[in-house]
Amino acid sequence: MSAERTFAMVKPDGVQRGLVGEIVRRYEARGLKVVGLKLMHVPRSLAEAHYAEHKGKPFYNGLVDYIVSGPVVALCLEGKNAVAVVRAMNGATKPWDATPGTIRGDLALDIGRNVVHGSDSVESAKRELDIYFSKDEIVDWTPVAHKWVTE
Ligand code: D4T
Repeated sequence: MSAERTFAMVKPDGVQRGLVGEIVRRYEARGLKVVGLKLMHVPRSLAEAHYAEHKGKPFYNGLVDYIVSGPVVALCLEGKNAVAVVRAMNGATKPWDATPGTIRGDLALDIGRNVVHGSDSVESAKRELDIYFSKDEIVDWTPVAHKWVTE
């Protein structure tokens, strides 16, 4: 399979807790290539677009309030099976179900403070990357170690 791109986010609690470096370090160490990265306040309209599928659910308002509550770090990560790899690294949505060794399993306790987001499919990744990044914010480059990560 060729390289895939996914959207990941260090949510406001991750930024406030000083976990940006720890989380980005894990993605990089796995071999994922950072091709987009920015610190930003998510406008409410963007948060609503991101979580449109959850509109009407009991947790929707709290979820949107949480995402706009402070700066986040938006990431575009590239690599073989990037969508599935990032989901697995993030761990279960409910941190109490997350396996130790995953980001949530090591760094989170509560569902409304689950530290990270990762797209759940290639289609969602495309949609989310389109709403969070403009074309000129995505950088094509080849790490010198590329051939030592991907055969
Ligand atoms: P995100 O999108 O934050 O990476 O979460 P997931 O992809 O792992 O999970 P999701 O789309 O099912 O949920 C989105 C977001 O909603 C919050 N949530 C979810 C919540 O507060 N209560 C709930 O019961 C559910 C299902 C947490 C993540």
